Amino acid sequence: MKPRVLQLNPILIPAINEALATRYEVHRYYEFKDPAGWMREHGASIQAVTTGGHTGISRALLEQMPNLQVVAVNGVGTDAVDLAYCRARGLPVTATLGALTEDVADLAIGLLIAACRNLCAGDRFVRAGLWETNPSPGAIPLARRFSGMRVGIVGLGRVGRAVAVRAAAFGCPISYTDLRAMGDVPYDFVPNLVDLARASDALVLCAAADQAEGIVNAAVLDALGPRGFLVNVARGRLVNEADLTEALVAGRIAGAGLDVFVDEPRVPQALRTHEQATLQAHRASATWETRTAMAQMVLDAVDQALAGQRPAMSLTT
Ligand code: 8YV
Repeated sequence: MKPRVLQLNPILIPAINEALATRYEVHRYYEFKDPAGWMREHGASIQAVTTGGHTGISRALLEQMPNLQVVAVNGVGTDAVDLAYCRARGLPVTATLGALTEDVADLAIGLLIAACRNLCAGDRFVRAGLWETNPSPGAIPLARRFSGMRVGIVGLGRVGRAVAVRAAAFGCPISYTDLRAMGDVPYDFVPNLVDLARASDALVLCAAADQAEGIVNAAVLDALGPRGFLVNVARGRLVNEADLTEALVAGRIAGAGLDVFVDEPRVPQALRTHEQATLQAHRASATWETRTAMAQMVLDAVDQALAGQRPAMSLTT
């Protein structure tokens, strides 16, 4: 009998799904009609779980799988997994460390340029045929220059550093905040987030969200100010979304580029309709290249754990 693997989220790479299905009996939780009933009957037979970074797994579900040998997270953020509980249980939780750095940083810069240059508004204008009916150069308001903007990075981990390298290539002075100053970077460390926002034209959120809810609030947004842009490629709940919406609507910040939201896939109506908000559907790592590398790491983690080894990417064991 093949070991049983429970997939909580779809893996989008056919070759990896085929490899999983060849080696294991794969069950797709997201397709179950009666997930609670299925878990009661089969939970104890599951040996490996795969899940997404921001969706993670609840502790209640983990408790229904006493014979679980690995939680393989198809992502780098593990804030939606109770790591302390898994550690206490001796259960490896793996992440796809390093696999998505470049893509997430690329999207952060893409969102920043899109927000500063009103790319999506320009696209909508042309598509709607408005250029033809209103060819005046003033039909679209002038945008803002990205090159040379003062960029403040919140969280100088892998992604934050990759954003810094890219922004520096655009001539942007870089400063950052984190739990501590990093000795190995040439950027200015600003311990306080309000101070960082005040010293920045663009604030880019790259931090882990394990213990940092709502840190970007009205005070931070007001410090960023009416010429400031916010970009979030980390987790929605780093931001107080009501404060952000109010600040945008009132013109207290200039614009936002958001890949992540507090209650995905729900996005507040006021953000969806705001011209100065550039929105994505949590897709910063969603390229063939990165998702293939991530899925391979998930497969490796399952293989290693079910072969009785400690998975190389384990964060808890
Ligand atoms: C993914 C993520 O969208 O890595 C993370 O933590 O949030 C994203 O890369 C997600 O994990 C895909 O499953």
